Amino acid sequence: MTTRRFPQGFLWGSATAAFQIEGATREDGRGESIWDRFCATPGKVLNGDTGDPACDHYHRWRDDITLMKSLGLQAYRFSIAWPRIIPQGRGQVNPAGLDFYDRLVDGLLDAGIRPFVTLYHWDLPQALEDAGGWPARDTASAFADYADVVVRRLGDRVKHWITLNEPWCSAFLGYWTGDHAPGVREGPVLAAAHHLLLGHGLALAALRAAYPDVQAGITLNFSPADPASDSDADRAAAWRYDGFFNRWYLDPLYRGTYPEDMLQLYARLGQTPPVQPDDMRIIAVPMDFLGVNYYSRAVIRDDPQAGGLRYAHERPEGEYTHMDWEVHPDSLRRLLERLHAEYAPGVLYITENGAAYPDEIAPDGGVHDPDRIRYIARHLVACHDAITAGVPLRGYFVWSLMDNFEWAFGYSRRFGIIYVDYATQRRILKDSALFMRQVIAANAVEEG
Ligand code: IFM
Repeated sequence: MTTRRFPQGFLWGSATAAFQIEGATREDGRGESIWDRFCATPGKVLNGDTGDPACDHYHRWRDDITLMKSLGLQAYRFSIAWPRIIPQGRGQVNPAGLDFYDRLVDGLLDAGIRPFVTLYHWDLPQALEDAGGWPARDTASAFADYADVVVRRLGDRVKHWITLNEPWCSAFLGYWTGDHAPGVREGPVLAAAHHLLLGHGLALAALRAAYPDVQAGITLNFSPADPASDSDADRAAAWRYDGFFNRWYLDPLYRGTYPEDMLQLYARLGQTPPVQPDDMRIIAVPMDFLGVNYYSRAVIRDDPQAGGLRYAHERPEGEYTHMDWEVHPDSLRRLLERLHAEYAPGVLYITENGAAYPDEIAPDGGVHDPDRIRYIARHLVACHDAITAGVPLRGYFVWSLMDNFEWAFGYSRRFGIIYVDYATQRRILKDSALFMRQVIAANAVEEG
């Protein structure tokens, strides 16, 4: 056993998102979001699950803060539901929505827990989707207006802001595969992706205009790509996949340009991002930190039959989670080192990392989840390795604080370190929660 001690001040947190935990989708003036509509569309979400009651966090937030405090968690990353604040997406502000997050922030601060606020975790107001959604340029300015309203209310107390969560998912799953809301297949995906990035840049400016002392960044999900073999064709396919998944966001944010190889490739497929003068400057304004969401890697081979970007996924032998995602902690280390070396984002946080397993309540009343403990421990060792190699990683947020609505999988996938019995809303600390408590108290993880 080796003890891996983290630097003093390393921040330990947990993460959630509004639609996944809050419930109360029709209360206190909240408007409809694209996920409400998607859930109500037959066949879109497993078992017809919806955002109600989720974890009923809208009513149980005080108890949830108490649980966080009992685990020693020092930070909490949550998202704000845009349709609670501005039910139609633009215009009229709903004071009850702001009041809810105001109370939540005060509750967190009273408990000594630092709030990290995500402004957009996928729940676009349906009215904005009806007006064109993210493929419409106006959605970016609506997002900045919403950011302005929220920061003016919370910015005196919230100092860490994340504009977007995983814009790759919002664009590609929302407007290309249709697996996520709004469920559009083969739509104007590059327009959606571009306006998300533009919205990020505009929102960042709004945050700083209101409170110049805020720390603001974005959270991207990464899928490091390994070629299935050493062949030139597989290497090129993995590089294309990297362009599609990782560089398409990193390059504009940190270099002010879309990757040239991908622009050419997409142009051959008839797609071009609708860039207007000044957009790239707005998008590339320096941030205070980069949020990294990491779950797994991709192993990619060339597949000329596949159409589009002509790649296919391999499924190597190994350990897999309930999402059928390979457990591959060393890819996290390599990812962090690459981000630091190639994009130099300065401060990094792991804003999500964790795993779904089919947890059950044991006869002794506990929830024993050794696989999740092992998953988290191994990824923490990877983080530690990266820090040792010089990466300025400043914190780790486990996904998720509690089991919740896992999008198209409904409630069938449990990511929490706290078990939620949805029928009774009882919370049970899983063994992984107790493990996290130890890690936080020691500021260290045992390897081996
Ligand atoms: O549950 C999601 C979260 O909303 C965004 N990142 C990935 C998680 C697991 O799929």
